[in-house]
Formats: sequence, C-alpha cells, structure tokens
Amino acid sequence: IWNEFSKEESTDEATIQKSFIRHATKTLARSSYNMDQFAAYQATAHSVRDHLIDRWNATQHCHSVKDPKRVYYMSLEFLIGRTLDNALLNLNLKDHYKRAIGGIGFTIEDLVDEEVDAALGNGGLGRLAACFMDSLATLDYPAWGYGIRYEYGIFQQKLVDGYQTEYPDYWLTFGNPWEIQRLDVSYDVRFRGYVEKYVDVSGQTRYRWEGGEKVVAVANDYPIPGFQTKNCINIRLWSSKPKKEFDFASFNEGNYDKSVEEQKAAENITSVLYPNDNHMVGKVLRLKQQYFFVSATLQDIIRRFKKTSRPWSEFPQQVSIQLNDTHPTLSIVELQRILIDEEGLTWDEAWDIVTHTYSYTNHTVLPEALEKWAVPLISDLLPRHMMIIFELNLYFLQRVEKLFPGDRDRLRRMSVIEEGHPQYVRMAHLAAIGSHHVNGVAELHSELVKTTIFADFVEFFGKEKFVNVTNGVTPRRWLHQANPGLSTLISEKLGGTAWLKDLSQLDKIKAFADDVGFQNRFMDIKYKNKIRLAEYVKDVTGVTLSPDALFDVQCKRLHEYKRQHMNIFGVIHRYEKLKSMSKAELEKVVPRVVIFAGKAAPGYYTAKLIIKLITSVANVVNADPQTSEYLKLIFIPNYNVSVAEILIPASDLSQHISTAGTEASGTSNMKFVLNGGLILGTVDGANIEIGEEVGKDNIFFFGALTAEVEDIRHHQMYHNVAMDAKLQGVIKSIQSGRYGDSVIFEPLLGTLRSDYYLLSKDFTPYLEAMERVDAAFKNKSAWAKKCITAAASMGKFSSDRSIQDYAKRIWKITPVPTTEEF
Ligand code: 26M
Repeated sequence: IWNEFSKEESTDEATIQKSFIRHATKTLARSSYNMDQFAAYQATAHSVRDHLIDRWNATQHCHSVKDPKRVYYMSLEFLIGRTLDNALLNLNLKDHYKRAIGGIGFTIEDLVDEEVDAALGNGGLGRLAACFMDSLATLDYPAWGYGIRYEYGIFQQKLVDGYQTEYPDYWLTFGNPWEIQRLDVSYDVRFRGYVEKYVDVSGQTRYRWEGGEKVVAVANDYPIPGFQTKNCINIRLWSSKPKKEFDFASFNEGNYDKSVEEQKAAENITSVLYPNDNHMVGKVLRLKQQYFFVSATLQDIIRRFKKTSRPWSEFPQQVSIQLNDTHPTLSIVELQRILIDEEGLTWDEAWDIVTHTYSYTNHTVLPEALEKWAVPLISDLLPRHMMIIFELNLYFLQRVEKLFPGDRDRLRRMSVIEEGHPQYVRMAHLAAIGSHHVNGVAELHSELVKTTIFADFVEFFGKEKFVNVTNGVTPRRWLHQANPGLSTLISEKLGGTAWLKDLSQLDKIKAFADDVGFQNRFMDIKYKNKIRLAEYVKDVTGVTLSPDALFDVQCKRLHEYKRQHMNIFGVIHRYEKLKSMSKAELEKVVPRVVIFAGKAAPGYYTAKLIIKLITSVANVVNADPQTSEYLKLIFIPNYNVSVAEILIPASDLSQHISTAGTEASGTSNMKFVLNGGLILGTVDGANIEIGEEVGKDNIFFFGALTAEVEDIRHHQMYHNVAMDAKLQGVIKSIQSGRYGDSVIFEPLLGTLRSDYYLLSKDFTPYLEAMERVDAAFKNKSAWAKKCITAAASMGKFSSDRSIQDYAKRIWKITPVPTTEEF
C-alpha cells in the first residue's frame, strides 16, 4: 500500500488543479466563494510542497541506506527569499502550474508575488549560504544546512522624511507553507549552572557541567530541491521553547509575572535576527543564540552518527562541519566537551576528532567585524566551555612556545585570549585552531587572511591549512528565475538547459558577441527588464524613469567601507556639472538613472546619514526640470532578495567600489555581470577575478590598489590630507544648503577629515572611470558586445563550482544521487 500511494503525484493539469482545490478546501478551509489571491498562493504552495516532501523523503531514505559521509553547513543566517517560483523551476513544474493555475482563474506570476521573503540573514554571508544549499542539492551532495528559525527576519526599512526607519519583519503572520515543524525532533539546551570536579571509577579526574537553566530546541525543516534532480536536501532551523510550559507553583502563589517570565525568556532566544553586517555586537542574547544553535545542531548530528554504531574514531570520516564565519565557533568547544565529559574520551583523542571534523570560512578581515566575547560573559553563561577554552589555549600556546621559544610577543598575538580588563575570547583564533582548513572567499581576500589576521598561524600550522574558495552564486535563482528572457535566449543558443548545471558552457555564447542580430535580442531583453524595474520604481517612489537611460545601480548593505558616499558625491558632481552646461553641451550627455538600495544597521549613525543624503539629493534632482532628462536619482526602500531579483537583471552598470582590501568578495557583482551588466569597481574582492575572466575591456576598474591602501594606512597618512579639489566642490555644494539644511550632514562630511576609506584619493579616478563608462555607452553595438562577452565569461562564478571546490578539497565528500528505487 505504501509503495502504491506514496509515489509522487503526476503533473498533468487536472491533477495539479485537483491538488490545488484539495488544499484550498481541506488545508485552508476555503471555498470557491472566498478564494482571494493570497489564499490561491497558499493553496499552490501547499500543492508544490507535496512534491518537495516526496523528494525529501526519498532523499532521506536513500541517505540512511547508503550512509555516506555528510557535510553540515552551520550558519546563523540563511537569506532565502521566496520559494514558490524557485521550487517550480527547480522541479521543472513551472509550465504545468502556469496552465493549471490559469485554468482556475489566477496567474502564477501574481501568486508568486504574494509570498513574503524568508529574510533570515543580513546580506552577503546569509545569501551565500542560501546559494550553497541550492548547489548542494543540485549536485546531489549529502548535505544539511543548520540554522535558526528567527521569528523576525531582517527589519523592514521604510523612509520617513528621507530617513531610514525600521519596522519588525514578522514574516510568519499567515503561516509558512515551506516549513515542516518536527515536534518529535527536539533537544534540551542548557545555560549557566556550575562545574563539578570528580574522580571516575578508573581514578581519572574529570569534570561535569551541572544544573543550569534548560530550554528546548525544536526542529523546523525547510526542503531545498535541486535543479533537475530528485535530490531534495534540508535546512533544519531551530526554534526555542520553554522547558516547562508554565510554573504552576509561582502561578498559584500569585506570582504570575515570574511564571510567564521564564517562558518568555526561552522563546526570546530565537525571536530576532541581529541586524548587524560586518560589525560585532557583544550582546548576551546573541551569545545565547549561538550556543543554543550549536548545542541543538551537534546533538542532532551525533544522534544521526550513532544510529550506525560506529566507533567515535570514525566520526571525521562520516561528518564534515563547515562553520560559516566564526558565529558557530562554540561548536568546536561543545564537541570537545561532549567527547571528554560525556563520552569519556581522553583530551587528545577528542581533540584529534574535533580538528579533523571542522573547517572554517572567514568572510572579513575588518577589525571591527572580528568576533570577540568577554570572558566573564562566557564564564557566566557557559562555565564548562570557558574552562575548556582556557585549557585548549594553554596546550596551543605550549606548542607555539616549543616552535618559537621565548617569543613572548608571538604568544600574546596568537593567544585565544586577548589580555586586558576584561579578557576577551578571540573567536577567529579558536576557529582556526580547531579546524583542519581555513578559507577566504576570493583570491585577494584569502591572501589577506594569510598576511594579516592569520600571519602567525600560517607560520605555525603551515600554509596548506589556509586555502581559497572563491564565492559563487546559483545561476538557477539569479539567471533562470530572475531573468527568464535571457535564460530562454541562452538555452536556445546552447540547445537546452544543461548549461544551468554546468555554467562553464556559457563560454560558447561568446561566439555571438559580434552578431548584430544576437546583440539586438540580448539588449532587447535588458530593455524589457529595465521597463519592469521602471514600473516597480514608479510604484514604490512615484518617480518616472526612461528605460533608454543608463541604469547605474549600487545595492548592498550601507557601510563606509563600501563607499556609497563616494557614489552620492559623484552624483552631486554630475548634477552640478549638468547645471553648468549649455543646451548644446547637454545634448551630448548620456542620460543616467542612478539607483541605490540597501539597509543600514539600526545603530550605524554614519550609514543612516548617507541614506538621508541620498534621499535629500534625490528630492532636488528629480524635481529639477532643467536636468530631468539627463539625471534621475532613486533610493529603493527595503532592499531584499525579491527586490534584487528585479533590480539586478535591469542594470547596465553596477558599482562595487569598496576601498581596496576591504570587501572580502562581494557576490552581487557576479549576479550583475551574469545578467548582462558591466561593473564599475575597485581592484578588490571578487571584482579582480571577474576582471580576469571577462577581460580588461569589459570591466571599468579604478582606484588605489590594496598595497597602496595598506601603506597609507600603515603610515597614518589618511589624517588631514589635502582634499581632492572636485570633492571639495561637492562638499561646498552640500554646505550651500542646496539639498536642505546642511548642518545635518556635518557629521558625515566630518568623517572625511580622517579619510580612512580614502575617498579623497579615489574620487578623481572614480569620476574619470565614469567618463569612460559614458563614452562606452554611446556606442550601442560595442556596449552590447562588452555585456555579452562579460556575461558569457562568468562560468567560474557558479556556486556549483564553489561547492565542488569545498567538496573535493575540504569536505572530502562525493555525490549520492537519489536513484529511482527510493
Ligand atoms: C556579528 C556579530 C553579531 C551580529 C552579527 C554579526 C555579523 C553578521 C553577519 C557579522 C557579519 C555578517 O556578515 C558579514 C558578511 O556578510 N560578509 C560578506 O560575506 C560575503 C560572502 O562571503 C562576501 O561576499 C562579502 O564581501 C562580505 O562582506
């Protein structure tokens, strides 16, 4: 009976309609008389979910029978976005559903738009995790993602009087059809308590962690379907629940507050995502989130490992754990604790297992982003873990001392503990010591990792431990789904969709770069994407854009190192220049639409001021009839994955202009070029490798190189520099009051006096690069050729390639396809 009735449903129109109506009536308790568009989305989602679950079950069954080595991707963030369209495309069901849903009187595009984003991440790091899950599923790797089911995702950004204001992102209001709550998969997680020393039966001195507060972690599974494969993997997101539902003793004593308090404290742990990107905050609740996540995940991994009764020594042959930045680093300490305190292994046996299990990805070398936690905070929350950290640091420093006798300064630099009052735990040191590999996310960044934060560690461990895995993006979401027009054109030229699983095939599109007919079709697709974006912009801002203008986009988290202020200063410079031009001069100008989007961390004052400057300048520029044909300026509010899917395919030019050496990789740069846009960028992060692939004529580079930046900073030469003359002009323009009371911008302008991000140095080269862009855009055919050549050169930047790199060089895992019998 199971075999007969558990088969995946067929996908003909009538079956899909039946399934839709079954879910509408039985799952949602709706009738044909009260089906609105949102209910139709829900019914469709539930119907698609059935397909996901069938494949998920088959994949799990297959993996438990074959019991291969698995990889666990531990990340505090998964920035997934919407699921419906992505699932339909990956399962190859889009056309079937389009027809079936059309037959019921809805259009699939409308329903897709009803879905709210799953925004459980800040930016690049979280979105990378989501792309990696898509690739792991597509390439049939036995993989799990582990994370936290935040009830509030990254805040919603609205503009009030041009200022960013934050609103809670409660994304679960109307339920979530994509998650499967697993009340049967739950674990206790403990905090605080005390450590007891005792002597065991064999006379060994041992420790155990006693007492403390308990909460429960409950699993919520998020199926991730691969593209054109039966394989469907899982992201397991933990939510926290109180251990005891309700304290009746204190309730009966009339102490209602106390009994509810504990319950609330437990639920608080997974309540909200911290909205910081590339900046460390030392909040206890964040540390609680990290340990809660680490503890539940390890219990789950160990339970799975123990099912097959292998000895502990085989753990690293069965389990590979990747740490997405240092955020889950306590996992290293927790595994060591479990092995020595609970499983009775010796310290050395345990440490050998730990260090053959973990690997760690570094995503930044910015000092303010490196995680460090005050020792008293950890001691209080996790007393046994703090002991273990001190102990492993002691053994580590003894090994360092042996190799470099008497080098006190080296010991101080390399210690896991930063001395001071209070002492701090340096999480990056802990992660590096407990891992077999440490990787950066682009060539330059991986070199910087070796020469800056881990220079001493390279000397100690050898350089083989420190590797590069250049980031990538999934071409399924970021081309096939976001840009169906271009995807169809490429499939037509390459004779099928195989390129979507092997992006190196894109290379063959280069053959059409000179073909005028192809150029026209390519640019026509871009034009339609620009119309789609213009409609969206009209909708959310009221401003009308001409799709004939050059669309120039910078969308990313607001941060001084990313230099959105250099961009807006450039816009002011352009505007002033336009104002001074004669009619004849104006006629030669390339019309430009400059678009910004991105969120600032709520506590990041300067970043928020940059948003205010952008919106203030936009108000003036967009209302100026003298320049309106030549310049428009837009700040799109609430940038998220769904906005990116509209924005990226519509860009002619995108800006990736971080001070050289500061942006670890960037991943939107890859998405823009893949979608037929060009980059204006610094010689930084993955821009460099993109430049190598597309060729120097198809990317606009400018600005100081990393070595020069390092030199200037090393010699403190960024203080009180003579300001670039053109930049001075811009500052004067702001101070004239043209964009509103300039007093509010003084703190932002003040940052230039100590020009740590080298705006002054890079400003003139930046403007010159812009002139090269304008000149190039005038030649339509030459521009099209650049875009086609660049897009066709992006094979390297598929996250499939990144994942294969990790699988072969770091995780040592091989694909396990879910075959038909499962
Ligand atoms: C830390 C402590 C407390 C709260 C939050 C954080 C935190 C959260 C996210 C710190 C950093 C976070 O993300 C950093 C990030 O997104 N880095 C980006 O990673 C991308 C993927 O590798 C790179 O492409 C970007 O260059 C890099 O900035």
